[in-house]
Amino acid sequence: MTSRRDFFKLAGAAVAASAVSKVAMAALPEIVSTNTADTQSPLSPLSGRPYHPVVTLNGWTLPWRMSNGVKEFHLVAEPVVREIAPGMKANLWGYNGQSPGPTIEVVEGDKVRMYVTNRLPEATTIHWHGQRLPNGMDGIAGLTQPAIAPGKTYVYEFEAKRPGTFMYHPHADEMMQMAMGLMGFWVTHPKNPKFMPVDRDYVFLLNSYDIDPGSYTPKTSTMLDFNLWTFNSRAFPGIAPMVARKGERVRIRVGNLTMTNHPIHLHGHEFEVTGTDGGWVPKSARWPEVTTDIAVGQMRAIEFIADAPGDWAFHCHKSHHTMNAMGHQLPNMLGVDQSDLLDKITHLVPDYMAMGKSGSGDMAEMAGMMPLPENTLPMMGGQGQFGPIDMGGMFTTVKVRESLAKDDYKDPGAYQHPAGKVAYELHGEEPDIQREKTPEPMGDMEMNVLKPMNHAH
Ligand SMILES: [Cu+2]
Repeated sequence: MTSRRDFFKLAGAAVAASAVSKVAMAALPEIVSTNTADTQSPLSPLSGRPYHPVVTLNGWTLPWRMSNGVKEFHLVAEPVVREIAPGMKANLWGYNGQSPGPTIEVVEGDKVRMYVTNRLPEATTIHWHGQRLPNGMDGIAGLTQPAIAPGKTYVYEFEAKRPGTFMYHPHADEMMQMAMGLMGFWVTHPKNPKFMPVDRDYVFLLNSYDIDPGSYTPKTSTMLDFNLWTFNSRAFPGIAPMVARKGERVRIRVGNLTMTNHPIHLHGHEFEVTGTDGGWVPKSARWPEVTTDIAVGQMRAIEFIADAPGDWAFHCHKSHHTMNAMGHQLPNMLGVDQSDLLDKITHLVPDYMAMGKSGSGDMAEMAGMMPLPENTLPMMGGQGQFGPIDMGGMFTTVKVRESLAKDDYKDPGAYQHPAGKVAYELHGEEPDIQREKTPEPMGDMEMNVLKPMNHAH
Protein backbone atom coordinates (compact mmCIF):
# COMPACT_ATOMS: atom_id res chain seq x y z
CA MET A 1 0.00 0.00 0.00
CA THR A 2 1.22 3.48 -0.78
CA SER A 3 2.09 5.47 2.28
CA ARG A 4 0.02 8.53 3.05
CA ARG A 5 3.18 10.62 2.88
CA ASP A 6 3.35 9.99 -0.86
CA PHE A 7 0.12 11.84 -1.32
CA PHE A 8 1.13 14.92 0.56
CA LYS A 9 2.91 17.80 -0.96
CA LEU A 10 4.22 20.11 1.70
CA ALA A 11 3.22 23.59 0.79
CA GLY A 12 6.00 25.51 2.57
CA ALA A 13 7.11 27.34 -0.55
CA ALA A 14 3.58 28.44 -1.28
CA VAL A 15 3.26 29.83 2.23
CA ALA A 16 6.31 32.06 1.84
CA ALA A 17 4.95 33.39 -1.43
CA SER A 18 1.53 34.18 -0.02
CA ALA A 19 0.41 37.28 1.79
CA VAL A 20 0.84 35.45 5.12
CA SER A 21 3.99 36.52 6.95
CA LYS A 22 6.67 33.83 7.12
CA VAL A 23 7.50 34.67 10.72
CA ALA A 24 3.92 34.31 11.85
CA MET A 25 3.72 30.94 10.04
CA ALA A 26 6.86 29.52 11.63
CA ALA A 27 5.10 28.61 14.86
CA LEU A 28 2.09 27.04 13.15
CA PRO A 29 1.64 23.37 12.34
CA GLU A 30 3.00 22.61 8.87
CA ILE A 31 0.48 22.92 6.09
CA VAL A 32 -0.33 19.52 4.71
CA SER A 33 -2.23 19.43 1.46
CA THR A 34 -3.09 16.98 -1.28
CA ASN A 35 -3.62 17.29 -5.02
CA THR A 36 -5.52 14.04 -5.60
CA ALA A 37 -9.24 13.30 -5.47
CA ASP A 38 -8.60 9.61 -4.71
CA THR A 39 -9.87 7.96 -1.54
CA GLN A 40 -6.86 7.82 0.79
CA SER A 41 -6.14 5.14 3.38
CA PRO A 42 -7.49 5.75 6.89
CA LEU A 43 -5.18 7.78 9.12
CA SER A 44 -4.49 5.65 12.18
CA PRO A 45 -3.82 7.73 15.29
CA LEU A 46 -0.10 7.93 16.09
CA SER A 47 -0.63 9.82 19.34
CA GLY A 48 -3.45 10.51 21.75
CA ARG A 49 -6.37 8.21 22.55
CA PRO A 50 -6.98 5.20 20.28
CA TYR A 51 -9.89 5.04 17.82
CA HIS A 52 -10.98 3.30 14.66
CA PRO A 53 -10.38 5.85 11.89
CA VAL A 54 -12.93 6.72 9.22
CA VAL A 55 -12.40 6.56 5.46
CA THR A 56 -13.39 9.68 3.52
CA LEU A 57 -14.91 8.86 0.14
CA ASN A 58 -12.65 10.51 -2.47
CA GLY A 59 -10.97 12.38 0.34
CA TRP A 60 -8.55 12.25 3.24
CA THR A 61 -7.97 13.00 6.94
CA LEU A 62 -5.81 15.92 8.07
CA PRO A 63 -2.80 14.95 10.22
CA TRP A 64 -2.31 16.88 13.47
CA ARG A 65 0.47 17.63 15.91
CA MET A 66 0.29 17.38 19.70
CA SER A 67 1.36 20.53 21.49
CA ASN A 68 1.26 20.41 25.32
CA GLY A 69 -1.71 18.04 25.25
CA VAL A 70 -3.59 20.00 22.58
CA LYS A 71 -4.33 18.53 19.14
CA GLU A 72 -3.39 21.18 16.60
CA PHE A 73 -4.63 21.27 13.01
CA HIS A 74 -3.96 23.79 10.27
CA LEU A 75 -6.66 24.47 7.69
CA VAL A 76 -5.95 26.77 4.76
CA ALA A 77 -8.94 28.15 2.84
CA GLU A 78 -7.81 28.62 -0.77
CA PRO A 79 -8.81 28.34 -4.43
CA VAL A 80 -8.37 24.74 -5.65
CA VAL A 81 -8.87 22.72 -8.81
CA ARG A 82 -11.03 19.68 -8.11
CA GLU A 83 -11.46 16.85 -10.57
CA ILE A 84 -15.23 16.17 -10.45
CA ALA A 85 -14.78 13.00 -12.56
CA PRO A 86 -12.24 12.02 -15.21
CA GLY A 87 -12.81 14.50 -18.03
CA MET A 88 -14.03 17.38 -15.90
CA LYS A 89 -12.31 19.75 -13.48
CA ALA A 90 -13.82 22.63 -11.55
CA ASN A 91 -12.35 25.83 -10.14
CA LEU A 92 -13.55 25.62 -6.55
CA TRP A 93 -12.68 27.01 -3.15
CA GLY A 94 -11.54 24.42 -0.65
CA TYR A 95 -9.14 23.66 2.14
CA ASN A 96 -5.59 22.30 1.89
CA GLY A 97 -5.63 21.61 -1.82
CA GLN A 98 -9.04 20.01 -2.33
CA SER A 99 -12.77 20.58 -2.01
CA PRO A 100 -14.22 19.39 0.27
CA GLY A 101 -11.47 20.00 2.81
CA PRO A 102 -9.80 17.19 4.73
CA THR A 103 -11.75 15.28 7.39
CA ILE A 104 -10.88 16.22 10.97
CA GLU A 105 -10.82 13.28 13.43
CA VAL A 106 -10.55 13.78 17.17
CA VAL A 107 -11.65 11.94 20.31
CA GLU A 108 -14.29 12.96 22.84
CA GLY A 109 -12.57 15.08 25.47
CA ASP A 110 -9.67 16.16 23.20
CA LYS A 111 -8.53 19.74 23.50
CA VAL A 112 -8.41 21.03 19.95
CA ARG A 113 -6.70 24.06 18.41
CA MET A 114 -7.63 24.87 14.80
CA TYR A 115 -5.41 27.33 12.92
CA VAL A 116 -7.33 28.75 9.97
CA THR A 117 -5.39 30.67 7.32
CA ASN A 118 -7.32 32.59 4.69
CA ARG A 119 -5.83 32.55 1.19
CA LEU A 120 -9.13 33.42 -0.48
CA PRO A 121 -9.70 36.78 -2.14
CA GLU A 122 -12.37 37.63 0.46
CA ALA A 123 -12.97 37.33 4.19
CA THR A 124 -14.13 34.01 5.66
CA THR A 125 -14.69 32.14 8.94
CA ILE A 126 -15.21 28.51 9.89
CA HIS A 127 -18.32 27.38 11.70
CA TRP A 128 -17.96 24.01 13.50
CA HIS A 129 -21.44 22.72 12.68
CA GLY A 130 -23.07 20.78 15.52
CA GLN A 131 -20.34 21.17 18.16
CA ARG A 132 -20.68 22.14 21.80
CA LEU A 133 -18.20 24.99 22.19
CA PRO A 134 -17.79 28.48 23.65
CA ASN A 135 -20.04 30.88 21.75
CA GLY A 136 -17.05 32.92 20.57
CA MET A 137 -15.60 29.85 18.81
CA ASP A 138 -18.74 29.19 16.72
CA GLY A 139 -17.42 31.05 13.67
CA ILE A 140 -20.20 33.45 12.67
CA ALA A 141 -18.68 36.55 11.03
CA GLY A 142 -19.85 39.68 12.81
CA LEU A 143 -21.89 37.82 15.44
CA THR A 144 -19.23 35.83 17.29
CA GLN A 145 -15.93 37.03 15.75
CA PRO A 146 -14.49 39.44 13.20
CA ALA A 147 -14.26 37.89 9.72
CA ILE A 148 -10.84 36.49 8.82
CA ALA A 149 -9.45 38.92 6.22
CA PRO A 150 -7.45 37.56 3.26
CA GLY A 151 -3.91 36.73 4.37
CA LYS A 152 -4.81 36.44 8.07
CA THR A 153 -4.74 33.41 10.35
CA TYR A 154 -7.24 32.92 13.18
CA VAL A 155 -7.16 30.37 15.99
CA TYR A 156 -10.15 28.42 17.31
CA GLU A 157 -9.80 26.55 20.59
CA PHE A 158 -12.32 24.24 22.16
CA GLU A 159 -12.81 20.83 23.72
CA ALA A 160 -14.45 18.15 21.53
CA LYS A 161 -17.17 17.51 24.09
CA ARG A 162 -19.71 15.45 22.21
CA PRO A 163 -18.83 12.32 20.21
CA GLY A 164 -20.53 12.13 16.83
CA THR A 165 -20.68 13.33 13.26
CA PHE A 166 -20.10 16.98 12.36
CA MET A 167 -19.23 19.28 9.48
CA TYR A 168 -17.36 22.52 9.07
CA HIS A 169 -18.12 25.36 6.66
CA PRO A 170 -17.83 29.16 6.44
CA HIS A 171 -20.38 31.46 8.06
CA ALA A 172 -19.30 34.50 6.00
CA ASP A 173 -20.68 35.21 2.53
CA GLU A 174 -22.11 31.71 2.77
CA MET A 175 -24.07 31.55 -0.45
CA MET A 176 -20.91 32.30 -2.44
CA GLN A 177 -18.48 30.31 -0.33
CA MET A 178 -20.53 27.14 -0.04
CA ALA A 179 -21.53 27.24 -3.72
CA MET A 180 -17.77 27.32 -4.38
CA GLY A 181 -17.19 24.18 -2.29
CA LEU A 182 -15.85 25.40 1.07
CA MET A 183 -16.81 22.59 3.46
CA GLY A 184 -15.45 19.57 5.26
CA PHE A 185 -16.29 16.64 7.53
CA TRP A 186 -15.55 16.30 11.23
CA VAL A 187 -15.74 13.12 13.34
CA THR A 188 -15.41 13.08 17.12
CA HIS A 189 -14.80 9.46 18.13
CA PRO A 190 -16.12 8.20 21.48
CA LYS A 191 -13.62 8.02 24.34
CA ASN A 192 -14.44 4.34 24.72
CA PRO A 193 -13.19 2.68 21.49
CA LYS A 194 -15.53 -0.28 22.14
CA PHE A 195 -18.63 1.96 21.90
CA MET A 196 -20.68 1.01 18.80
CA PRO A 197 -17.76 -0.60 16.96
CA VAL A 198 -17.88 -1.06 13.19
CA ASP A 199 -15.49 -2.68 10.72
CA ARG A 200 -15.68 0.09 8.10
CA ASP A 201 -16.68 3.68 8.73
CA TYR A 202 -17.17 5.75 5.56
CA VAL A 203 -17.86 9.49 5.53
CA PHE A 204 -18.77 11.98 2.82
CA LEU A 205 -20.68 15.20 2.17
CA LEU A 206 -23.48 15.78 -0.32
CA ASN A 207 -22.75 18.85 -2.41
CA SER A 208 -24.04 20.44 -5.59
CA TYR A 209 -22.73 22.90 -8.16
CA ASP A 210 -24.07 24.86 -11.09
CA ILE A 211 -21.37 24.68 -13.76
CA ASP A 212 -22.44 25.33 -17.35
CA PRO A 213 -21.29 22.66 -19.81
CA GLY A 214 -17.96 23.82 -21.21
CA SER A 215 -17.07 26.03 -18.25
CA TYR A 216 -15.03 25.53 -15.06
CA THR A 217 -16.39 27.84 -12.39
CA PRO A 218 -19.68 27.37 -10.51
CA LYS A 219 -22.39 29.98 -10.80
CA THR A 220 -22.76 31.02 -7.18
CA SER A 221 -26.09 32.84 -7.18
CA THR A 222 -28.06 29.75 -8.18
CA MET A 223 -30.85 29.04 -5.69
CA LEU A 224 -32.26 25.65 -6.71
CA ASP A 225 -31.26 24.82 -10.28
CA PHE A 226 -27.93 23.16 -9.63
CA ASN A 227 -26.80 20.87 -12.44
CA LEU A 228 -24.05 18.79 -10.79
CA TRP A 229 -24.98 16.58 -7.85
CA THR A 230 -21.99 15.15 -6.07
CA PHE A 231 -20.69 12.99 -3.21
CA ASN A 232 -17.66 14.88 -1.84
CA SER A 233 -17.44 17.00 -5.00
CA ARG A 234 -17.27 13.91 -7.24
CA ALA A 235 -19.88 12.78 -9.77
CA PHE A 236 -20.41 9.25 -11.08
CA PRO A 237 -18.46 7.65 -12.69
CA GLY A 238 -15.83 9.53 -10.66
CA ILE A 239 -17.00 8.34 -7.22
CA ALA A 240 -15.03 5.52 -5.61
CA PRO A 241 -16.95 2.41 -4.50
CA MET A 242 -17.32 1.64 -0.81
CA VAL A 243 -16.01 -1.87 -0.18
CA ALA A 244 -16.65 -4.39 2.59
CA ARG A 245 -15.96 -8.02 3.34
CA LYS A 246 -18.99 -10.26 3.71
CA GLY A 247 -20.28 -10.15 7.29
CA GLU A 248 -18.62 -6.86 8.23
CA ARG A 249 -20.55 -4.14 10.01
CA VAL A 250 -20.43 -1.03 7.86
CA ARG A 251 -21.24 2.54 8.86
CA ILE A 252 -21.75 5.29 6.28
CA ARG A 253 -21.99 8.86 7.57
CA VAL A 254 -23.42 11.47 5.24
CA GLY A 255 -23.72 15.24 5.73
CA ASN A 256 -25.88 17.36 3.44
CA LEU A 257 -24.57 20.80 2.47
CA THR A 258 -26.62 21.17 -0.73
CA MET A 259 -29.76 23.32 -0.93
CA THR A 260 -32.21 20.39 -1.11
CA ASN A 261 -32.88 17.04 0.54
CA HIS A 262 -31.55 13.71 -0.72
CA PRO A 263 -33.24 10.34 -0.16
CA ILE A 264 -30.19 8.10 -0.04
CA HIS A 265 -30.90 4.52 -1.07
CA LEU A 266 -28.90 1.31 -0.60
CA HIS A 267 -29.65 -1.81 -2.64
CA GLY A 268 -29.59 -5.39 -1.38
CA HIS A 269 -29.46 -4.64 2.37
CA GLU A 270 -31.53 -3.02 5.10
CA PHE A 271 -29.85 -0.47 7.31
CA GLU A 272 -30.63 1.41 10.48
CA VAL A 273 -30.13 5.10 11.14
CA THR A 274 -27.80 4.97 14.14
CA GLY A 275 -26.72 8.59 14.35
CA THR A 276 -28.01 12.08 13.57
CA ASP A 277 -26.77 15.63 14.00
CA GLY A 278 -27.69 15.43 17.66
CA GLY A 279 -25.80 12.25 18.50
CA TRP A 280 -26.20 8.47 18.55
CA VAL A 281 -29.66 6.94 18.35
CA PRO A 282 -30.39 4.47 21.19
CA LYS A 283 -30.96 0.88 19.94
CA SER A 284 -34.60 0.94 20.99
CA ALA A 285 -35.29 4.01 18.83
CA ARG A 286 -33.78 2.75 15.54
CA TRP A 287 -35.86 1.40 12.70
CA PRO A 288 -35.01 -0.46 9.51
CA GLU A 289 -34.86 1.41 6.20
CA VAL A 290 -33.51 0.98 2.70
CA THR A 291 -33.79 4.73 1.94
CA THR A 292 -33.26 7.59 4.33
CA ASP A 293 -33.92 11.22 3.55
CA ILE A 294 -31.17 13.62 4.50
CA ALA A 295 -32.37 17.21 4.76
CA VAL A 296 -30.28 20.34 4.24
CA GLY A 297 -27.77 20.82 7.02
CA GLN A 298 -28.38 17.33 8.45
CA MET A 299 -26.08 14.43 9.12
CA ARG A 300 -27.07 10.78 9.18
CA ALA A 301 -25.07 7.70 10.14
CA ILE A 302 -26.47 4.45 8.74
CA GLU A 303 -25.26 0.97 9.67
CA PHE A 304 -25.77 -2.47 8.17
CA ILE A 305 -24.21 -5.91 8.04
CA ALA A 306 -22.74 -6.36 4.57
CA ASP A 307 -23.96 -9.94 4.23
CA ALA A 308 -24.84 -10.06 0.53
CA PRO A 309 -21.90 -10.27 -1.89
CA GLY A 310 -22.27 -8.14 -5.02
CA ASP A 311 -21.92 -4.68 -6.50
CA TRP A 312 -24.87 -2.92 -4.89
CA ALA A 313 -26.03 0.48 -6.12
CA PHE A 314 -25.95 3.29 -3.55
CA HIS A 315 -27.46 6.57 -4.72
CA CYS A 316 -29.76 9.52 -4.23
CA HIS A 317 -33.26 8.44 -5.23
CA LYS A 318 -34.13 11.75 -6.93
CA SER A 319 -33.54 10.64 -10.49
CA HIS A 320 -32.33 14.09 -11.59
CA HIS A 321 -29.59 13.81 -9.03
CA THR A 322 -28.11 10.74 -10.74
CA MET A 323 -27.57 12.67 -13.93
CA ASN A 324 -24.87 15.13 -14.96
CA ALA A 325 -25.14 18.65 -16.38
CA MET A 326 -26.11 17.84 -19.96
CA GLY A 327 -29.36 16.17 -18.99
CA HIS A 328 -31.28 19.01 -17.44
CA GLN A 329 -32.57 20.99 -20.41
CA LEU A 330 -33.53 18.26 -22.85
CA PRO A 331 -36.99 18.14 -24.41
CA ASN A 332 -38.82 14.84 -24.10
CA MET A 333 -38.42 13.22 -27.54
CA LEU A 334 -40.22 9.98 -26.64
CA GLY A 335 -42.01 8.68 -29.73
CA VAL A 336 -40.95 11.62 -31.90
CA ASP A 337 -39.93 10.42 -35.36
CA GLN A 338 -36.86 12.48 -36.14
CA SER A 339 -35.88 10.76 -39.41
CA ASP A 340 -37.14 13.59 -41.60
CA LEU A 341 -35.46 16.15 -39.39
CA LEU A 342 -32.27 14.11 -39.31
CA ASP A 343 -32.02 14.31 -43.10
CA LYS A 344 -32.23 18.08 -43.04
CA ILE A 345 -29.89 18.62 -40.10
CA THR A 346 -27.23 16.26 -41.43
CA HIS A 347 -26.75 18.66 -44.35
CA LEU A 348 -25.86 21.37 -41.85
CA VAL A 349 -24.26 19.35 -39.04
CA PRO A 350 -22.75 16.14 -40.42
CA ASP A 351 -22.16 14.59 -36.96
CA TYR A 352 -25.72 15.19 -35.71
CA MET A 353 -27.39 12.22 -34.04
CA ALA A 354 -31.11 12.19 -33.40
CA MET A 355 -31.67 10.90 -29.88
CA GLY A 356 -34.36 10.25 -27.39
CA LYS A 357 -37.04 8.71 -29.60
CA SER A 358 -37.25 5.60 -27.44
CA GLY A 359 -35.93 7.07 -24.18
CA SER A 360 -32.68 8.68 -23.16
CA GLY A 361 -30.69 5.51 -22.39
CA ASP A 362 -28.94 6.01 -25.72
CA MET A 363 -27.22 9.01 -24.09
CA ALA A 364 -25.21 6.60 -21.95
CA GLU A 365 -24.32 4.44 -24.95
CA MET A 366 -23.18 7.49 -26.88
CA ALA A 367 -21.00 8.76 -24.03
CA GLY A 368 -17.52 9.01 -25.40
CA MET A 369 -18.70 8.77 -29.01
CA MET A 370 -20.56 12.03 -29.14
CA PRO A 371 -18.63 15.30 -29.22
CA LEU A 372 -19.29 17.19 -25.97
CA PRO A 373 -18.26 20.71 -25.03
CA GLU A 374 -14.81 20.85 -23.44
CA ASN A 375 -14.68 20.00 -19.71
CA THR A 376 -18.16 18.48 -19.72
CA LEU A 377 -19.31 15.15 -18.35
CA PRO A 378 -21.84 13.16 -20.34
CA MET A 379 -25.31 13.26 -18.79
CA MET A 380 -24.84 9.61 -17.86
CA GLY A 381 -21.73 7.53 -18.07
CA GLY A 382 -19.79 4.69 -16.58
CA GLN A 383 -19.23 1.26 -17.97
CA GLY A 384 -20.40 -1.87 -16.17
CA GLN A 385 -19.52 -5.47 -16.96
CA PHE A 386 -22.83 -5.80 -18.85
CA GLY A 387 -22.78 -2.45 -20.68
CA PRO A 388 -23.18 1.27 -20.14
CA ILE A 389 -24.57 2.39 -16.77
CA ASP A 390 -27.29 5.02 -17.25
CA MET A 391 -26.18 7.05 -14.23
CA GLY A 392 -24.30 10.20 -13.26
CA GLY A 393 -24.17 12.49 -10.25
CA MET A 394 -24.92 11.03 -6.82
CA PHE A 395 -24.36 7.36 -7.62
CA THR A 396 -21.78 4.81 -6.54
CA THR A 397 -21.65 1.20 -5.36
CA VAL A 398 -21.17 -0.75 -2.16
CA LYS A 399 -19.01 -3.71 -3.17
CA VAL A 400 -19.33 -6.68 -0.85
CA ARG A 401 -16.86 -9.54 -1.30
CA GLU A 402 -16.34 -12.94 0.36
CA SER A 403 -12.76 -12.13 1.25
CA LEU A 404 -11.06 -8.80 1.63
CA ALA A 405 -8.23 -7.75 3.96
CA LYS A 406 -9.23 -5.52 6.89
CA ASP A 407 -7.36 -2.49 5.55
CA ASP A 408 -8.13 -3.09 1.88
CA TYR A 409 -10.20 -0.23 0.44
CA LYS A 410 -9.26 -0.70 -3.22
CA ASP A 411 -11.88 -1.21 -5.92
CA PRO A 412 -12.02 -5.02 -6.23
CA GLY A 413 -13.34 -4.79 -9.83
CA ALA A 414 -16.62 -6.15 -11.12
CA TYR A 415 -18.52 -8.76 -9.08
CA GLN A 416 -18.21 -12.32 -10.39
CA HIS A 417 -21.78 -13.57 -10.30
CA PRO A 418 -22.44 -17.23 -9.44
CA ALA A 419 -23.67 -19.28 -12.41
CA GLY A 420 -27.40 -18.93 -13.01
CA LYS A 421 -27.79 -15.88 -10.76
CA VAL A 422 -28.01 -13.12 -13.36
CA ALA A 423 -31.21 -11.98 -15.07
CA TYR A 424 -31.22 -13.58 -18.51
CA GLU A 425 -32.74 -13.07 -21.88
CA LEU A 426 -35.64 -15.27 -22.80
CA HIS A 427 -35.03 -17.33 -25.91
CA GLY A 428 -37.79 -19.22 -27.71
CA GLU A 429 -41.37 -19.57 -26.50
CA GLU A 430 -42.94 -17.42 -23.81
CA PRO A 431 -43.65 -19.29 -20.57
CA ASP A 432 -46.98 -21.13 -20.77
CA ILE A 433 -49.58 -18.92 -19.15
CA GLN A 434 -53.29 -19.81 -19.16
CA ARG A 435 -55.72 -16.95 -19.66
CA GLU A 436 -58.97 -17.46 -17.81
CA LYS A 437 -62.11 -15.36 -17.46
CA THR A 438 -63.46 -14.44 -14.07
CA PRO A 439 -66.88 -16.06 -13.69
CA GLU A 440 -68.66 -12.97 -12.38
CA PRO A 441 -67.59 -9.72 -13.97
CA MET A 442 -68.18 -6.58 -11.95
CA GLY A 443 -71.01 -4.85 -13.81
CA ASP A 444 -70.25 -4.59 -17.49
CA MET A 445 -66.54 -4.78 -16.95
CA GLU A 446 -64.80 -8.01 -17.75
CA MET A 447 -61.64 -8.84 -15.97
CA ASN A 448 -58.97 -11.06 -17.31
CA VAL A 449 -56.82 -12.80 -14.78
CA LEU A 450 -53.44 -14.15 -15.66
CA LYS A 451 -52.81 -17.44 -13.99
CA PRO A 452 -49.60 -19.42 -14.31
CA MET A 453 -50.37 -23.08 -15.10
CA ASN A 454 -48.20 -24.59 -12.44
CA HIS A 455 -49.77 -22.52 -9.66
CA ALA A 456 -51.74 -24.58 -7.16
CA HIS A 457 -55.20 -23.32 -6.12
CU1 LIG B 1 -30.42 13.97 -4.33
